[in-house]
Amino acid sequence: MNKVRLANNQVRHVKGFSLVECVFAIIVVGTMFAAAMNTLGASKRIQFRITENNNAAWLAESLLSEIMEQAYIEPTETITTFGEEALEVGAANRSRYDDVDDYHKLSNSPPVASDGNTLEGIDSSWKRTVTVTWIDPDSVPDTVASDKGLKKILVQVYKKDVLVESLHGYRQQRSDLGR
Ligand SMILES: [Ca+2]
Ligand SMILES: [Ca+2]
Repeated sequence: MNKVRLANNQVRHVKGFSLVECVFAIIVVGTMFAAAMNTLGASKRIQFRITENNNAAWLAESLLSEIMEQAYIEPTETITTFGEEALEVGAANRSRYDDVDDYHKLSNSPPVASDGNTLEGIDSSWKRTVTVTWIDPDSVPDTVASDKGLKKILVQVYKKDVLVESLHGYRQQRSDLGR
């Protein structure tokens, strides 16, 4: 309630906001606005983290699935190698890869599709690597120095050089029978 002095020197109380009330209202509104902005910021950070986690999982799962589809050992070339065979060395992309150990030591930043095309939403802050090792089928997951019919494929995904996803699978030689 504010006071107004009239021409006849009478004082009348009129409805309205005093300066103190206005300042108080501004403080209240400002505090509420800041709280709302903080909530919005936290929500966006959570959403961003969920998207990043989904991207990491998808990058790992899609490549492991691609590798598990390949033959256990080189199916066509007569000289086989633990790694890329002659026709695959220096290839611009993974389209010639035909056995699981062709992927050994693969490291892509940004990760790309098997034909070399870029992946939507995946930039150079991402990196995807593969390690293939021989495993002792009688003592999984112990590694061995020579092939005993079991390989472990490890796919790791990094975001800004920090490991964010690690996924592995085992490929047996006998599952190639008939292929
Ligand atoms: Ca090959
Ligand atoms: Ca090979």
